[in-house]
Amino acid sequence: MAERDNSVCFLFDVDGTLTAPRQRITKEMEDFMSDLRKKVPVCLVGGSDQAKILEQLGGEEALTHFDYFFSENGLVAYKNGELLAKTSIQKFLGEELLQRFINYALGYLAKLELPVKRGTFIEFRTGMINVCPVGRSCSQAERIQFAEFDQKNKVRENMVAAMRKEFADTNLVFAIGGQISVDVFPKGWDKTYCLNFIEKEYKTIRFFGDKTMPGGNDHEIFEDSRTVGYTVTSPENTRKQVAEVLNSI
Ligand code: M1P
Repeated sequence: MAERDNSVCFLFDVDGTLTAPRQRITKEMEDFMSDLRKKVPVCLVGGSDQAKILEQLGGEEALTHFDYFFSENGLVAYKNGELLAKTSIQKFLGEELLQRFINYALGYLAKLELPVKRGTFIEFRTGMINVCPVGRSCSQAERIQFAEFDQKNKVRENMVAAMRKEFADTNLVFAIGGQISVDVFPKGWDKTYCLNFIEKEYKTIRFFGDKTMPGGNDHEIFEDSRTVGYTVTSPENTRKQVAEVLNSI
């Protein structure tokens, strides 16, 4: 068997790229990734927190299935299953700005009329704040219902526009990553953050993501000069594009 090429790394987004949004990885994808890792280093960068990504990838052991495992855009970083770094938004922003933002977000959400509202509207994570109009404790059916309602009524788009205006004097950034929420973090803490850990190690970083359009949470890393970016449309499409790339190098 040919030797693994350690000069290039294949870096993957999670939702819409390795799995369907917030769903478990399929056996087919698991096998595909494990075969790929015999050929090249394989890394992952998700916007979600570690617990959610591990739930989707089948548990704690998944940390060892990747050369680098980045959750929250790389604010929590693992290398070969070992914790490498953790950066806190709390320390970086300070309590005053945090409360100003949280109070504004709660006020904005309180005025929204939606098909349903559930619980956990603001999730405070290690490296970001996640704001969710329907509430993160919604069921899968309610998630789909909100996603459809949002497409028609631009709930998140309008919320992001209002937040950008209100916090124009700060370095906060607002990104629509998944189906039902918005990620909020300091400028530069998008997915390009994870490149700091790997840019010197690999000559080429091939990034695969679905939300590569402006405003999507894969956009900055897709456009970054340190990566070669690929826009995928589903996990099946990811496998197809990866196979094509492997054949061409
Ligand atoms: O796809 C990444 C996003 O996944 C979740 O989004 P949602 O619940 O809105 O579908 C969130 O964890 C979000 O932070 C993350 O960017």
